[in-house]
Amino acid sequence: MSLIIYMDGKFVPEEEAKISIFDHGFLYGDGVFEGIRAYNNRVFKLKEHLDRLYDSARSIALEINESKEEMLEAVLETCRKNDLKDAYIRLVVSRGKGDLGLDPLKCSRSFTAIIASKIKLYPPELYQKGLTLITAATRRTINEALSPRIKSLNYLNNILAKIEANLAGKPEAILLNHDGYVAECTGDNIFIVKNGVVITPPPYAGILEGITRNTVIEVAKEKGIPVEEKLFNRHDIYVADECFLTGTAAEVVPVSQVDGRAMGGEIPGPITTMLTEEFRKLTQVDGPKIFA
Ligand code: PXG
Repeated sequence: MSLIIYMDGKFVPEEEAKISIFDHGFLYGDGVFEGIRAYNNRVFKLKEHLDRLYDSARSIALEINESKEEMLEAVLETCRKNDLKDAYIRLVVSRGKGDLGLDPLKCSRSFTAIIASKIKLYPPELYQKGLTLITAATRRTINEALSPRIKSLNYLNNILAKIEANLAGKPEAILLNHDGYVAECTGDNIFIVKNGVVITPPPYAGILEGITRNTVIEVAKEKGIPVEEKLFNRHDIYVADECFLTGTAAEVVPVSQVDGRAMGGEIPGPITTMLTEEFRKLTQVDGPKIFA
């Protein structure tokens, strides 16, 4: 069945959801986006996703036409138009139509699109067996070149690391930052657990500050588990008790092996299991309702 897409203020069938060949999102990856999920008639952490979207846009001097309130309503309405109570939502704002040159001054108006579709769930075995990872040779983009805190349409850095994972026959890759510290995976944040402490790289390590990451940190703290946002390297992962990834699509997913070294203990480990369960409980009750 054809989806109904939000395109610059209008709802159109997916066959008519077309953008200009001169759109700078297409020509240069010049834009920002969000990947959001709806669970049980509510859009999970929608406010946090919109805050991050507008922050990303400000950082690249991109003006979004919709106000945050209008955008929130547009996201909910896109779900309603597609009769979705559980969904994967992609919100994209590009610099808009310009000319073939890269000058953003030629783009007079940005362009917003919202896609809401059924979510393709990961196989349940993944949450039992865990992921096997490699460390990519590709380093995460340095802050001073393009901040990884901007969720921009330029994902080549992440895609190059994903290609390395594919070539190695692994589902995911860890990117180190320019200084050799662990940053994140291609589309997920990374955590380790050592001696009962949950540890994840700080935003200045060169990561996207994931909404799932921040939620998991809050949940762990509420449960009385100490959380440290600090730099660590590959050795710390190899000797960790548990390792897991977080992201909107994957939620909380255990890691079983990194660079051929097996994680110690059971997969998933006890803290990973607890955080997964608590996170899933929150997804059922957080966020604005789609249908009244
Ligand atoms: N790091 C990066 C680089 C990301 O792109 C996350 C962490 C996790 O953030 P959230 O807010 O989702 O907890 C992301 C977001 C995909 C896909 O299809 C994943 C993301 C973006 C686009 C596509 O796997 N992840």
